[in-house]
Amino acid sequence: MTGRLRDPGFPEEFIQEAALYPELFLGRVIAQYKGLYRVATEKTELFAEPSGRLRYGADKSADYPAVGDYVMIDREDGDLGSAIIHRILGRKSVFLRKAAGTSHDVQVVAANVDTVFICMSLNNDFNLRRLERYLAIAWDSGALPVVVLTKSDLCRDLPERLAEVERVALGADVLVTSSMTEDGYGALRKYVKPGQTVAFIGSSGVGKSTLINRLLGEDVIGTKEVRKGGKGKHTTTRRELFLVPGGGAVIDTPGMRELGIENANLAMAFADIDELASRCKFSDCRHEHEPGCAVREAIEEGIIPQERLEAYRKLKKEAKYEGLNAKQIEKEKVKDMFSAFDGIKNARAYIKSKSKGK
Ligand SMILES: Nc1nc2c(ncn2[C@@H]2O[C@H](COP(=O)(O)OP(=O)(O)O)[C@@H](O)[C@H]2O)c(=O)[nH]1
Ligand SMILES: [Mg+2]
Ligand SMILES: [Zn+2]
Repeated sequence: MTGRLRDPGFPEEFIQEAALYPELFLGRVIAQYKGLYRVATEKTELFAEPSGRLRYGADKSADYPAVGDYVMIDREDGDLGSAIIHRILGRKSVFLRKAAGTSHDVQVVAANVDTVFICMSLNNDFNLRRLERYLAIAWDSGALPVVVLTKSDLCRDLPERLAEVERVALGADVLVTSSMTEDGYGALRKYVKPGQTVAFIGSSGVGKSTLINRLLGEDVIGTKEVRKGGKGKHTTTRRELFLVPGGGAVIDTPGMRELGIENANLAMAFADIDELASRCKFSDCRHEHEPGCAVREAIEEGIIPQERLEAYRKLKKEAKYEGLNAKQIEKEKVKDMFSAFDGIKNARAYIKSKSKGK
């Protein structure tokens, strides 16, 4: 590897799609500024802007290039002015968020992510409810979520913490890391390999940038000293993609608050509750006081913690209301109230039919 010339390791499927445009060059968006993009090509990195045609054809934010996008540009090196981005190749996965101000427009936060590392520290930041939220968003993106527990050097009850996480992180791998030692982050390497892109998400201060610096083998990204009490400071200010020596790409994000829950896969993140719900007596069971409720039964038996059901409800509600205006929210609430009445009616009818049968 010499200087900036890093092998971008474009995946085969994108190379094939790029072959449809022989007059253009394949690149990957690695950073985004106002109206301007940083693009990595086979040869170098350059600034690029969308062509007029791409801009005029774009009727929503998601039609613009985003970090992680594979794009076709008019040159692969040279520094005379910006290159022109003519097209965005088909996205394999997307992380979305609501665009600021408008209610329906969504922006692409990152594209073509294979694996998403949901980072949570084993000290102050440890919060199972937040993890559930991240998992729901990650499952919806098309990328494979992996839970990365950081700062294991600061944790005294690792086995208990791990057991708690494993009960929440259904279907996702769980890795334990520490940036303090060489073998503390080795587990990440399995996912960071040629042709693969990993996005790091999680609260600010949990050690995302530190882990990325370790993977890159140099301190490319700024990290801040921990303040008293173990809380880290926010340092990453924009999403950025880095090419890892030896292959693979990683995306650093400045925290996850920006990711909206409206694009979440709750059925996947709460597969346990979903499965139980399918066995409830009533298809519209609210798992409150209805008879024949498999979810309540599981809670009473201690199989599922009550807090998990509550978290599920809260996220579901949030997902439904997000993006709606005040009037629409009122309408939804009234609808909910009526379906609650239906639930009571169902329960009464059931009790009646039971008592009649006796
Ligand atoms: N004790 C300990 N501190 C860590 C570890 N990883 C990161 N830190 C510290 O946590 C702070 C925040 O790290 P940073 O990588 O900037 O977090 P980010 O906001 O998630 O990118 C920095 O002071 C790091 O030195 C770790 O494994 N153990
Ligand atoms: Mg950071
Ligand atoms: Zn139920």
